[in-house]
Amino acid sequence: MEASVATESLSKLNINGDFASSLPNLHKNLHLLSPQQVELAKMLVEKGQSHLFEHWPEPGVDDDEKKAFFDQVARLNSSYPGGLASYIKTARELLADSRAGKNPFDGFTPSVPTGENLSYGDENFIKFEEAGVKEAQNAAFVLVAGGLGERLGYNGIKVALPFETITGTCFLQCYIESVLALQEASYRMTQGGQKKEVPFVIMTSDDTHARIVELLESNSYFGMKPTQVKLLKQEKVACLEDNDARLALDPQNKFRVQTKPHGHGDVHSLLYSSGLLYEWHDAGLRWVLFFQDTNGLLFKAIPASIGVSATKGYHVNSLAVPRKAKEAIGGITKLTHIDGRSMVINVEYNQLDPLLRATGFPDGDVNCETGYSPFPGNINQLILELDPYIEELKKTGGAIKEFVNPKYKDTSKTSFKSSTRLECMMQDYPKTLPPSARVGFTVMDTWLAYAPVKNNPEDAAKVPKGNPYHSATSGEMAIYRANSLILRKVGVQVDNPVKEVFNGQEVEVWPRIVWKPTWGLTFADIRSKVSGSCSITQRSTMAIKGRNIFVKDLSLDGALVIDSIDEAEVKAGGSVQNKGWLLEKVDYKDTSVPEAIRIRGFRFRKIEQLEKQFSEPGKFELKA
Ligand code: UGB
Repeated sequence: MEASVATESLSKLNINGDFASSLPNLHKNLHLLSPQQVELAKMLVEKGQSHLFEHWPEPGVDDDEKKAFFDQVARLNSSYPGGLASYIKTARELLADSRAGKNPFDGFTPSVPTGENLSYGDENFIKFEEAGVKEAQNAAFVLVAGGLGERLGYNGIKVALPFETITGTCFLQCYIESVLALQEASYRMTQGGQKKEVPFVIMTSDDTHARIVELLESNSYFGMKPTQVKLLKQEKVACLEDNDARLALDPQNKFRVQTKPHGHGDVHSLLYSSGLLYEWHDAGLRWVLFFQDTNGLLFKAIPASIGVSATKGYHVNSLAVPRKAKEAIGGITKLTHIDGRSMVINVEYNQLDPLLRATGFPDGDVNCETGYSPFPGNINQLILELDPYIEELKKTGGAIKEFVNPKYKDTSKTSFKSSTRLECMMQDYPKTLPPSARVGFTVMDTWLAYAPVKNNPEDAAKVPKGNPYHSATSGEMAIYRANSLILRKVGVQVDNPVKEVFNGQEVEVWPRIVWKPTWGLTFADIRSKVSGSCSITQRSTMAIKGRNIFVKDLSLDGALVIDSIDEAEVKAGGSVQNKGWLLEKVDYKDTSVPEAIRIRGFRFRKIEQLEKQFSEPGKFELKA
């Protein structure tokens, strides 16, 4: 570094008049730094972060580490709107509020909002599904998959987990195939129009990025064009070690700031800064759909919910399900301020109970006479109308109101058990919207719309009776229940489930039925594929892997797998009876079984099945 720049830097840093004595370790090393790094050092010192340099050794020792420290600081600074100075300022304010026990909802009274309640398969539902499929080609899909899934404790990435183990299809494949099926169905419905490729964005993080890229590349993007998929990586944010928002050093490396995830709220600023929103606007898109990483039922609810957005003109539409009190999903709540303002917003599960208790509901978060919380449960699937979304982000840059959740050592609230950080949630987007914004929500049956895989077997087994497990066991069983119930709705006689315990969780075991999204995306699709008198026994397994498979007068007692190309039209019927596939229990502690299997507590033992493949175009009959 040139001497004059170093001298200038020194004088800039000499903010207390006695810099050399107050920050001797930084002072001695300044000549190692570039002018930009010196600016960052100055900012850190001004913002009360001198402790970061206290341990710095003499020049010549760990110089590369010192430079790398500033490379990291530069990244933290540029990836946060307003830079680190703004992060530290907000952190101080939020930490002071938290210490003072300030209620984030001060002045607001909660009440139960009204939204659209849908019932699967009725006239209204069919109408919304039709409208939704039509609109789907004007949508972009955004999967937030930057989370580590600490509650699940799975060693791989969550989107690589099979959402069902009959075919072993993973969540990411399920999502991509569903988007492609929706794109195709939308195009068919509005024939004559231009065939559009629906954009698919995945928000990743350092914890998931490389493994998501590998999963996509080693599976040829599950049939999607690679150019249709965009990955946006969120950066972590600096950890805070005390109420003064002093940045925490990484316990593993004292030349790094410790960092942690900032939360799924980052998706808005990333979308905005990527320029994608404008690209989509120019391409005539109208909707942006956000969804989470492990809900295998999701796409059964998507067509109808897009239909609700389009029909009702919602700028924001949150998908919701009936919520059990204290269930770990946020509650959709109407908040009315004493000054008259009101908003419909998610109140996170850890905040709902204290908010209710503080506002005249002494029992807090409890079920009402229906057996459910009166507040619909947020499943964090949001549909935003693109143009109003862009208008809002022009003002905010996509910054979402943050919160801090320090775990204090004691009631004096002067020190933390471990470092904390600012976080933000994507569903807090409506918090900054003007009162004129049309914010609504759509409630669907849980069995149809929501079966996340979030809890490890041990924690799931401890969930209070009657509350959902949200585990790999319940997630997979929910797919079979939903498919069984859907087939019942179109007239198939499906046997009742039996109850069984896997990994300490009692679940309903329905016939194990799966199909590809191209076979049955909507109620109307499925109704058109099934006819006559069909029945399926409880011990049965069925996989339908082909668009044009028509099930007529089928009686299934065993296992049936049909696989066909789009150009093959297959009529499947008759009586299929064989020894089938047995569900065999496995213990999650049995490490001889792959982790992705043992966390569900069961696996299939394939004894006997009827398996048919149709790989040539034409009309075929499968008559057992
Ligand atoms: N995620 C990211 O992409 N980046 C991050 O930094 C963090 C997460 P969790 P949780 O539907 O059941 C949410 O951790 O705590 C992704 C809602 O806030 O599973 O269960 C991550 O990969 C809550 O209101 O969230 O809570 C995953 O895809 C309720 O709706 C997603 O964000 C609840 O989910 C969610 O991360 C629910």
